[in-house]
Amino acid sequence: TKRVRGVQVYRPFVYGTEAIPFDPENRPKDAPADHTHKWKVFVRGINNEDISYWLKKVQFKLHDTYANSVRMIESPPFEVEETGWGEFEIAIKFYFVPESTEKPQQIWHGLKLHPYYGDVEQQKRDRSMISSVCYEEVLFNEPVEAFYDILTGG
Ligand code: SLL
Repeated sequence: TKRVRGVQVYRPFVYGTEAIPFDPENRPKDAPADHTHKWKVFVRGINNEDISYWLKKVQFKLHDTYANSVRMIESPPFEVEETGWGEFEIAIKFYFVPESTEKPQQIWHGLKLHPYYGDVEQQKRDRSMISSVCYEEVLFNEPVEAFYDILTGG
């Protein structure tokens, strides 16, 4: 487990949420009566590039109102699809491949269901998708040699 001294490797990714209000004439039959939206939270590579060579699994911690609020996604696509009625902060925990010997890293992301209008009537009429997506880079500082080889295809 020798580290490659003086080297930093960055890997980009995108993460975020997408939500869409139920079509009033066509609610999912299995959705609880108070749910209003279908949504998804995800972590993926830029242009859907495969990131599973460095990212082993992702844990999404949803609001406690959800049954089984801790969702571990062991392989791509790293995402959770749900329905609900309210916005909340999602804890997204990254587990790196074992060769990395890196500790998991956690970030937070707010689930967005509603557009940024002040006008509630306009909001009700607008049934388009709401997305809240961020770009980020993970920094591996002085990676161990085996992981450096994986990262750089060496
Ligand atoms: C709020 N602080 O009060 C937030 C909490 C919780 C959202 C939002 C459904 C969970 C379920 C759900 O949308 N929870 O009953 O399955 O706005």
